[in-house]
Amino acid sequence: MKLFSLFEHFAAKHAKSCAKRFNYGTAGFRDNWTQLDSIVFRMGALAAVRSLDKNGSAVGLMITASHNPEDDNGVKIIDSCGEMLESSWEAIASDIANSENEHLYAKFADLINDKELNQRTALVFIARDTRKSSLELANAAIDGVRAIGGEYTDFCLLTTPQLHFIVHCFNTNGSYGEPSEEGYYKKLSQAFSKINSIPPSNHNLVVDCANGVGAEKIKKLTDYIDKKFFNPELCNIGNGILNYKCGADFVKLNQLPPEGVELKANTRYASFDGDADRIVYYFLDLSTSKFCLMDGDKIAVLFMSYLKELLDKMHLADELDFCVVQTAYANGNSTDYIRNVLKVETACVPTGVKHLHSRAQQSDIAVYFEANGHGTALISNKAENKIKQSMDSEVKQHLLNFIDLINQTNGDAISDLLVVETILNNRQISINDWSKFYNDLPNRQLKVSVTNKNAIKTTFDETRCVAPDGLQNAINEVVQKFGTKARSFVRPSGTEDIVRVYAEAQTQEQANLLAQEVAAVVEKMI
Ligand code: G16
Repeated sequence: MKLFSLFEHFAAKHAKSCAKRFNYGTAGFRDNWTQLDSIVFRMGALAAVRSLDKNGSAVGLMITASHNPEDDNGVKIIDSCGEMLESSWEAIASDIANSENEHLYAKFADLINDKELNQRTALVFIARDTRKSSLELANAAIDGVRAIGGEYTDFCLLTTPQLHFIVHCFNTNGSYGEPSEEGYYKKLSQAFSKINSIPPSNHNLVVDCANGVGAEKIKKLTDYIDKKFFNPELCNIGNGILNYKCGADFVKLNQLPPEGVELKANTRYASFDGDADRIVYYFLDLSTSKFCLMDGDKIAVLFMSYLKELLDKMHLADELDFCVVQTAYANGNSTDYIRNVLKVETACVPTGVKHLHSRAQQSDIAVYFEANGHGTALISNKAENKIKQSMDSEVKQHLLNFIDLINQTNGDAISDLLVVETILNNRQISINDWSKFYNDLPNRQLKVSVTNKNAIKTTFDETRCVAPDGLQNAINEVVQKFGTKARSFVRPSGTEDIVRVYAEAQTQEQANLLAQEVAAVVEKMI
């Protein structure tokens, strides 16, 4: 029986032409954009099937390669709850992506028959970033949805977190916000305006938009907020190459400002990545005349310290459990500060925001951030109900507005920016004061190109290698030369064709040297 009359037509238009194997990785599929037409078509069809599996709820499909270079692109599916695709469907996605053309129809027919799904209509929300290749790939995704007989809404240009937000709002009948781009601006701007009753004493905020989609979106947001309260100067708004010598990944990895940005005194700087789901801050430290980075770990500490302070004031802190979720990339001193000063539990999970998000859901109040600036806070229903039932009306209202400022569906550079600005303003502290919460242990990250990055297998928390034989011992031998505070680990990237090396040590020179020596071990053994 023919399930979808147009399937074969669209499948032939987007037939697979390369033998390369693809894996649904840390953030979906990513590669050079020329490799992706058939993958994106297939993911459009799979997103439609996932929607059927969710009784016709909307499922999102985002075309982006986020922090990767302009010539790369990617696709990721946003599940009906607005979060990352459920892990059991990642294996299905990889299987579909790698199927031979002649088996594709049968694969989809089996999927639909097995799950008895052919009774309803699928709905897919599609959006894309500003890469040159994104429009063509979005059209391939639309063909995929049509091949299954599904319906779609094309939201055109959005940040990745905006699409997460819209999917969540739509499937919760608007209780979280209006399911539209405008609904996103309204929710964030109203919360920001309510919570910031006095204009900031220091207006000087510069936002590097990585030449990505965040530029247009933050400009739109500023139209909703009184300029006395929020009026950032924007740079890298599309006049240069996406993520090239600018953006959150460049700033974090190189520990430098974006090219062409001359740091000035008394100014806060923030960098987004290409699809505005990551943010890092930085400034010129006048005491050392040096660039000072406020990465995801510092942002997590700021978020958690503020949430804990407000809940303490409401006498609710003892009734709730708190957690900061990190990865192996978290600076050792941030973990010590969270445990010993904030007195909050920490958890370490594998790289990939989906792992952090799902661990965060197990706590009443959780903040999760990757050191690269990808993160947010989650407030459980239990915690929110306790806050709503509490008597303290002033702090209570402040906290409820604060919660509305957080995009709880995914890490979101725009929402995170508003949260950081709000905390600094409400506490009347400068970025310099914030930087003194703790000092980072000097660290260095390197990328190593190898022929087969997947030869490296790690433990769950990614701090040790279990394959190939001998690699971990060789790394241990290098690390032990650099003293007790030193550590280093390596793992294959899920988004780029490289191995990542991380090193931390007592001084910057030692961290640099340790990273180089471990990179040399990887080059030799892989
Ligand atoms: C993506 C993921 C992040 C992850 C990053 C790097 O970020 O969403 O969770 O940290 O890739 O992953 P890897 O080290 O495996 O390459 P983005 O901003 O590119 O979507």
